[in-house]
Amino acid sequence: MAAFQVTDQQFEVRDDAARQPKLASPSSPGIARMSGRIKHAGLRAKITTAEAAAAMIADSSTVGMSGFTGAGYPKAVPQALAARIEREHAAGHTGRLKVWTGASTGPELDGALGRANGIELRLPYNSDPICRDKINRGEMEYLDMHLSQVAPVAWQGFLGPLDTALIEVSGIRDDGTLIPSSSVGNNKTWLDRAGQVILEVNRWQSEALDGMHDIYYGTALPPNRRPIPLIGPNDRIGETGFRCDPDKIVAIVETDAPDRNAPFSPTSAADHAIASHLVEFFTHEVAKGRLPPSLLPIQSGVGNTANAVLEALAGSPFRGLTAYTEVLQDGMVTLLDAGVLISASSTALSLSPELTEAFYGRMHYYRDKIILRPQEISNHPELIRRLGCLSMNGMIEAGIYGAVNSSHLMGSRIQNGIGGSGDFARNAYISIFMAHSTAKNGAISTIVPQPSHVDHITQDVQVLVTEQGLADLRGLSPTQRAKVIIENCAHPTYRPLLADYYSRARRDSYGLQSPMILNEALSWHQRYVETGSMLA
Ligand code: 0RQ
Repeated sequence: MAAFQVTDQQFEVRDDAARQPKLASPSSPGIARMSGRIKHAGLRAKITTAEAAAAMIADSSTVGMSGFTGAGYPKAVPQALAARIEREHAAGHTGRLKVWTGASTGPELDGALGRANGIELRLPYNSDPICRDKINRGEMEYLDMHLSQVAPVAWQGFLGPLDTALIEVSGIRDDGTLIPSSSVGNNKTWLDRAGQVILEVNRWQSEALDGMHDIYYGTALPPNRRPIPLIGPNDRIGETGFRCDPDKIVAIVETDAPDRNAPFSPTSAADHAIASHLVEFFTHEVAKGRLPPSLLPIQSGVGNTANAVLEALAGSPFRGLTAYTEVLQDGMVTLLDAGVLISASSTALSLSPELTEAFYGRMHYYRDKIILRPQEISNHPELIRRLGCLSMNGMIEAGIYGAVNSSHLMGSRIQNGIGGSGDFARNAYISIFMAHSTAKNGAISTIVPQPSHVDHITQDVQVLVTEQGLADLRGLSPTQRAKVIIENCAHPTYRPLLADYYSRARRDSYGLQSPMILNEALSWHQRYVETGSMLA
């Protein structure tokens, strides 16, 4: 039995020592010598090359990797693994890995393994274009999951054993605890569950990250679940590092490689319009006494529009804001710098390349304002409900009654995945979805008779916003919703078409609760697939 006992679950760690391949010699050529980030003497002896570490990952096994929205993912071993798989496939082998992560990673992980055709199954969220293409071609299985549910599901065990945890950290303390890097994601669970552990110690990550994390070791499966003692969004309830049995660590690779987040494209007039509708909405809610002047903890998704909304809040009268979110992107940093936001709880730093250097240079300033937590805590439904988050997420499209599609194009093609949007939308104090009213230069309306895929049912969507305006759907029946969504959110080109569909649906429908013309509801999507435009 492995010496280390998992303290927060009722399971014991499997003893897989016998299955572990022998370590390559630490004096192998190519080993980058010593950043001083590894303080534990026993673990220093396990430093090896990415190639040697990759060789320890069994063929066709399951690997839990770090990484959340382009932050904190391993960068060297996945590339060495991809090269190994390519060689093996050329020699006639067919083995592919099951890859579990926190959320999206980067080109060195999903890109490299995807290109090598090295992934059989991927979960829970992906934005890599190569993997997306493989999934949409039917060449990769994809389990698109609520991000809060991944760790509990891994513990339940029906996904099978986790053979290897491959985790980027920013350092190892002399007591063997691991200092997380720029994301936490599911790392605690992967480290606890995996038979063996491979670490990448990335000296590019700021040493000042030490102390920013809050790793809670109190979760369990039913019937042993207890309330999570987090009362305010900036409470600390855990430890600053990961526990990990040093005996399970079979290899450590030193790296010096940046997180590769995409730069933001310039904010458009439509993004600014959406942001100003939202600031006006919040101002109105405060005036009505339905929100406190410092609002409630904000959650914001990824992308340009979400970022523009955050930047607009910087110019708003609101002060003393907090964030309880999963991704901390540039706009949040702007809010912290402006003193508008006093604290931000997240599971990942997901900063643009332009901001990263300045941010890392000022890490000591941010350290007591930012808390990075495991995603089962950052996205925990009970905490989101209790804190009363204001959730703001992007969408692909919404139907006229308010159901939202966050994940699929034309019903069947995955874009990224549901990510954390479901965790937040169902449990938020106010659940907001936003998009430009058209996509593909006007060929697509994002307000449609019926969404081609539903991630968020009408009951989970309280506010819709496009650059055209905002629809406050709270307290409205489906038919009342249709009126405000069409009038306030649809693009003028599509508004009369939607109004026409809706009035004919009221005339011809089988029932009048949510009128629908069955054989026409998805005809706009069909027309786009056939002609390249939803317009007749
Ligand atoms: O395609 O790249 O080929 O031009 O979809 O659209 O406008 O760039 O949107 O970057 O804001 O992302 C919902 C995907 C929006 C995102 C989604 C096409 C469009 C473009 C992307 P091109 P944009 P954004 C926290 C919360 C789910 C997870 C989530 C997302 C591409 O917000 O992944 O919320 N959300 N997580 O042209 C066909 C339509 C379209 C369309 C846009 N109606 N039909 N194509 N596009 N609308 C983060 C995490 O959970 C990790």
